Amino acid sequence: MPAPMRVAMIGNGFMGAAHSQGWRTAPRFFDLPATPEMAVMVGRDPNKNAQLASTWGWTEASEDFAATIARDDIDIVDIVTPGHLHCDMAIAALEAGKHVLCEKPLANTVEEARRMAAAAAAAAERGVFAMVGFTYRRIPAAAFARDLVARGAVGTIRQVRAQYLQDWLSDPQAPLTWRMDKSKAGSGALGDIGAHAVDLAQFITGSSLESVSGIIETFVKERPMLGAGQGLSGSVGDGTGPVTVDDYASFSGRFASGALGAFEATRFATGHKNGLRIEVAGDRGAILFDLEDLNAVQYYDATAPATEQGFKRIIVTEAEHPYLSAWWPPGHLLGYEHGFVHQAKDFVEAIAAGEQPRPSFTEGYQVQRVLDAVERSAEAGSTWLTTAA
Ligand code: SOE
Repeated sequence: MPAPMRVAMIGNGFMGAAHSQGWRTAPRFFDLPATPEMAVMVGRDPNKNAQLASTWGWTEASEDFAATIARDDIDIVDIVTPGHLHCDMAIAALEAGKHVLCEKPLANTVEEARRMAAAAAAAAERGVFAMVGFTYRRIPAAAFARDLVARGAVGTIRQVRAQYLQDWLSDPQAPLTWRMDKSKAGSGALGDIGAHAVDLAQFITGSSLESVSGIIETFVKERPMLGAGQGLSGSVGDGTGPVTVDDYASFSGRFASGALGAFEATRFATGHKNGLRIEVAGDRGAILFDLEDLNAVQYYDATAPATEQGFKRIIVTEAEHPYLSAWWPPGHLLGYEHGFVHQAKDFVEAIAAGEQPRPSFTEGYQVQRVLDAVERSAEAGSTWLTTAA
């Protein structure tokens, strides 16, 4: 019987539900070297936390983070809180000797991310590891897109188009939540979903962004408050509160490989619900991954005879595709939640092998520097030249 790895999860929102499902399912579909046990869930509201812990399958519920990370019977701390809590919690857990999985983006600022990466590097020397939760790398079709690029299927990459398009804020009456409060979220679309686009574009291409030039915008500057007790900062007007983060970000990026990228992250893309799209164009072909069609990769082979050229849709459900040997027969599709199962599996396997799980905090710190460079570029505003006569 594999040894247990006892998990404490900190937070109980949407990501708490997704991570709980990942911890529950991973040992039932993958032959793991250690068995993750859902030991305790930590949350602020005792009643809500106790009820959700029971529903999601956690043995205990607690409101005490410090006491939880001090326990000898906890091996992993999984941080799924809003971003302003990531830095102090992750560093405290690493210093307590716990392996840490932290949701994205790694932090709310570059300085916090730098401190987290330094603490993780020091902890790794002691055999304690940390990983940041960019789960879309673990959607099989996205992992297969990377494999195709790595084996030269598109040749020399010239262009990357990376978008993360949602529309849940296009209604100006959509209420204010912590994701629109800079003191909690750090940024808006840029960090919340732009971070995914940056990480996945870098993951699939195998190259990092070295410089960027961008713009950010807040379209709706006041929103209705949901009600008291939200913990939001900022003054309340007539039942409204200020939006202190970006609604939209777009930027150009230059990769170390020399490829150029066009990036967009917006929660105002009317009609798009969760459209993370990465298109990579090279001199021998192109690939397109679209989260709204997450079991497929579109592949264009530019070396095929001209009469046979065109994007072909590869259904990524063969046993030979990444992660698929654990699941269903070909054509029986996977979902968004499987990325969290694969994340739990990969994290447990890396720790059991004494290896650094990927993406590391160092990689999360690099993504944070990209986001920060976009914000600094937008503040500089130096790239706007008028077209007026
Ligand atoms: C909201 O934009 C959100 O839940 C993000 O926070 C997640 O990272 C993304 O996976 C889905 O959309």
